[in-house]
Amino acid sequence: MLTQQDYTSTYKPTWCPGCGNFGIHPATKKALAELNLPPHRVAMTFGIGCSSNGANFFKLYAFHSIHGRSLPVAVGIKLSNHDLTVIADAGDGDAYGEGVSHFVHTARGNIDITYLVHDNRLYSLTKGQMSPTSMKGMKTMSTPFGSLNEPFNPLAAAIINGATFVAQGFSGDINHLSGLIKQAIMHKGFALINILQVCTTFNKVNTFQWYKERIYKLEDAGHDAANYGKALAAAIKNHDKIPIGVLYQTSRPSYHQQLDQLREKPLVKQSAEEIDVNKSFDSYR
Ligand SMILES: Cc1ncc(C[n+]2csc(CCOP(=O)(O)OP(=O)(O)O)c2C)c(N)n1
Repeated sequence: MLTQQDYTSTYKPTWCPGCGNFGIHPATKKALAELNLPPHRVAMTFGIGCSSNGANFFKLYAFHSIHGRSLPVAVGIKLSNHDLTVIADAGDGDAYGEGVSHFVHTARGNIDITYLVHDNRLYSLTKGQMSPTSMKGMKTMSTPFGSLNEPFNPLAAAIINGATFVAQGFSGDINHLSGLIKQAIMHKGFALINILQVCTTFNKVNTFQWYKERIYKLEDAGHDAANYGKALAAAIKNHDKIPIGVLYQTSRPSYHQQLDQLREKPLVKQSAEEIDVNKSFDSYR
């Protein structure tokens, strides 16, 4: 029986007291343990940010990449060894700002990765600037008179760009979030979980209480996650009442399943002699 401790490194987290990451990490480890996935069968990639410092606090294959690049590293790992469970982890600035093009194109490819986005609606490591998900009018370190931008809608963007599993979780509900992470890992294809996360130091608007007053569970509302139109409608109505749970799930072959070269075994298990490069060269002759 695996426990959360089996995925925990000896480094102590440096986050502020009350940080939502203290909910997201146990939820992730609980999901991995309940799925009985040994640490050496799991690879996690991270960008740069408070959340991405998580690379140090997990005991499994962890890659601390650069800002906005958690996903491309995860894609490389998945296509090299698709037998591994691959989880990309990023902050909202990382995922929807610097890394937004990777987000869209990985969803289109339906690459079999779970994407955990810690959405605290700010760039927190750099001390609280506006991020793509900051609400319009939000006063931040970089917008002292209020943000003029409409917030980015990650749930709708994922659905319309081809993600096959789209969910939203809350850092303050570890059991519910852990259940979503389990479903996302088991799903064969690109799975986004946008995780609403409190930032006790810089975000004094979207607090635990603020979320508690607005959040409702889609499963309690009889939501049909197989219905594209209803999923999109739930994703768009993400303001006064905020849904958590699975918004959308569908089935479509993942990227590596469509590649002839990877049909029999992962790339990492193929020897150079087995790969007939002459075949490809012939097509240029
Ligand atoms: C290309 C690039 N731009 C900007 C930075 C500076 N930077 C480092 S962390 C960070 C904010 C991270 O915010 P987010 O991804 O939301 O994660 P959080 O810290 O909120 O968990 C920024 C802007 C950087 N390292 N690289």
